[in-house]
Amino acid sequence: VEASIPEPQRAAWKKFTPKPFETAEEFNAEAVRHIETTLARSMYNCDEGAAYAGTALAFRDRLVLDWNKTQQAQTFTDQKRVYYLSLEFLMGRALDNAMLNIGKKDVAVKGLSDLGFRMEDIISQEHDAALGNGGLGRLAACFLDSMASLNYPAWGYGLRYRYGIFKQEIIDGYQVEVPDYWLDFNPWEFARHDITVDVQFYGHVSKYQDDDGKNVSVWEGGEIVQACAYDVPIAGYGTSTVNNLRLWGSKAASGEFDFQKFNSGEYESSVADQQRAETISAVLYPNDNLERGKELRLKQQYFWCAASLFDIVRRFKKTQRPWKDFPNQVAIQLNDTHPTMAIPELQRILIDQEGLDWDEAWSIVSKTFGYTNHTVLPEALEKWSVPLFQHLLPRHLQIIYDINLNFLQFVERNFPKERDILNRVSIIEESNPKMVRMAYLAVIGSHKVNGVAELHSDLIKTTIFKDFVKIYGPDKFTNVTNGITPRRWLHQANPRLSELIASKLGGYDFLKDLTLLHKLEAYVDDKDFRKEFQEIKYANKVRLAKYIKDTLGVSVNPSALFDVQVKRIHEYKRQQLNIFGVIHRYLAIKAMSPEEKKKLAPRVSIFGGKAAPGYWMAKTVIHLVNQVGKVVNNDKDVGDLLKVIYLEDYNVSKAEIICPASDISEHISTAGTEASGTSNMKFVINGGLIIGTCDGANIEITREIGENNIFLFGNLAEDVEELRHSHMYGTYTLDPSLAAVFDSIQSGTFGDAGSFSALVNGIVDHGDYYLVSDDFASYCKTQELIDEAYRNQDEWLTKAITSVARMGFFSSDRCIDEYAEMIWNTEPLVPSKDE
Ligand code: GFP
Ligand code: GFP
Repeated sequence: VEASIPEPQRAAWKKFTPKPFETAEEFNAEAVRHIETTLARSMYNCDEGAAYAGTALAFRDRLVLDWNKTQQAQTFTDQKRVYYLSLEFLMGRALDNAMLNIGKKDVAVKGLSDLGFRMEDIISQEHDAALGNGGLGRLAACFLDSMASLNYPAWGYGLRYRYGIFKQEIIDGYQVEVPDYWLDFNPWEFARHDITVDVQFYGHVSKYQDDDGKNVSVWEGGEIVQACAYDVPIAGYGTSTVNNLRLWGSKAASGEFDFQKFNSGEYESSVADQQRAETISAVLYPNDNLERGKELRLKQQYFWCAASLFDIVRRFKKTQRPWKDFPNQVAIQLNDTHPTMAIPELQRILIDQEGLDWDEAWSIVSKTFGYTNHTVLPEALEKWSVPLFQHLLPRHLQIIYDINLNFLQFVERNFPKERDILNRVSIIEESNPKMVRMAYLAVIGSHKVNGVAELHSDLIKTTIFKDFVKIYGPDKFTNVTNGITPRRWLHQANPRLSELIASKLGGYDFLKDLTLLHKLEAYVDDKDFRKEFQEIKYANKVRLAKYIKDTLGVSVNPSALFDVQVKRIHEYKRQQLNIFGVIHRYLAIKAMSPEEKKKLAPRVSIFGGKAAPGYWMAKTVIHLVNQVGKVVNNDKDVGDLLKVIYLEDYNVSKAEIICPASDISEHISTAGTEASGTSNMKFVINGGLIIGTCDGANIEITREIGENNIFLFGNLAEDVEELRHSHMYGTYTLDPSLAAVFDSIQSGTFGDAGSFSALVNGIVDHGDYYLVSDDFASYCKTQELIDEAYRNQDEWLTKAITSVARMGFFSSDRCIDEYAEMIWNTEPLVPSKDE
């Protein structure tokens, strides 16, 4: 390959290849050059924002050099690549991560201090890249980190939402959504104006005969929107591999501006096409696990799948390999059903554009995709109406019908006596209007389907995909328990703890092999280690207390028990159970004698998370938490014993402050509803204990850390159906302490009772679908056990340290190796030293 460039040019090029900075001085030379020339600022107007920009650009330059080398190596070796398609990538901030992975943070700290800046202040200037809702999006970000760190040739593909999801403001106790202008300054992306894809919508399908007399379908007419690539380099830790995250932005294919219209006085409509096209990548639909049939969302999904598939196919075609090699060269992972359109799209490309016959094409398609399911909530499984499909993507609808026909014929051959099964497994739901069941299409078009924790992977096989297990056999279904990247969630979030661990384990190898943490068990009884571990927790609580004071003006006692629940607000995650528990505690405190009060450990209940804008019940929960906070935090009888905090606009960078500061975190979903949960892992690895139900990854966490080190409560998944039944048929009585909580709400203790009546009635009169009442007594009892356990600080500490030592399993590196082996069949490409 090198030979393609003549010698003198090669020599010139090599001579001028930029040299990455090594020392503090060289770093400063780069940073100052960027501040002065790229930003056009000077010493006299360089604020922290500009210093951040200079630092980020200096690190970006380093990243890009490795990014180029990695991409070239991946192209030249031409081994199998993984493409991770996700509508969400919740990346958070990039600078600290880049510094860690490149390994030059110390140099930059020194350099910045010479220029008069503190690293913490510089890091906090960065705007979070919040292209996601919650766990699913953050999982995708952890996976990118692991894939790069393990040297897998892997790309992410997503959408570049101009306004992110939304920024949450709490005004008078209510959530208010405002746009998130995260792109105001973003040094971490490269606009690839040369990489664009035309994506078609609407139109109609015509049939023709080609020269060989073969019938061909041609999708004609409609409208074209252009996808433009924006590349985000993803550096691995402890390696020079830098992978790529390609995000698509939308633009009008006709150009930005219609001069003819402008000249004839139609000023506004001259930019209308552009605005309409740009809407496609304007915002991420907040997920409330309720699929609303929004045309724009289907448009987004297809736009992103079509652009990504075009790019992947183009890259494959450059190798000039035969089509049958495609699945050996390309693995595409579907992160939930959102990218399912990629399946009919690849089939369409192969048959309509590349001229393969149906079976040959389908054999390629169905070997290429893997599908990860993240929820069993039936209302969350995506469906799109057939008429909408017909209108927006007429050719794809035909293809889906053909996929379905072939599939149903196959089922019929294998299960000739079972007529019902055809109806049940059909991709098309015979409703009015008919619906396309995306999850079924994803199962049928993929060679592996995985759940994200053991219980969840079992549940998908016995509930939503039961028939498919019968049809395909159990081997098509597998489990990969979620994980988190220890680089961000231990080292970056909790540098002192990471340092303490490194001092005992002889270095930072555990950040690459988290199972090494088990060696910490040897220090469980080590006095000095314990002392330091405890001091670190305290310091992290002081840091959070300061943040609370600065943002909300509320003083909290850092010695109090910090009880945290931060995640999307959803009824199944049961923040309502938590706040009802808080009210129960408040009522109990009000009734306590001074002696009793002395015995109680002070508590700070901390909530955070966004509610989908249209999810009224979730918003009511936010409002209730804030109202309770207002009353409790100002009640002199209560003082320090209880504080209730709602942290506004929860995101990744806030999670990095919150996770290390918790004593207890809450993972209290109705059993069987939380597929995995990943913040449970983040809290435990930072030395916090958890209160949780037997759900998702809580079960495997318990298995790893031991049941003495976790506070489990509540009904089991297997009991849920019967309990729900008992609510419906009135054979059930409301828990009395919950009734007391409701009385206090209804008597107006926390403001206008009417605002909370739907929340209360949902439990009292409307079946209590999430079984709050059934678990309430057990929840409160367990909270008392926690109070008691916290009084014995020594034992608490033993539990916390033991748990950290046993969390080695939950690294996303372990997940990625499992995906690579069981699903993708890919090997790492380790960068050669001399490069
Ligand atoms: C091309 C080149 C690579 C180069 C990348 C960067 O790859 O050497 O690093 O572009 O965009 F071949 P494809 O995107 O065409 O695979
Ligand atoms: C979803 C599921 C979680 C799971 C993540 C990642 O996340 O149980 O841990 O995906 O697999 F619900 P949320 O968007 O609900 O946080």
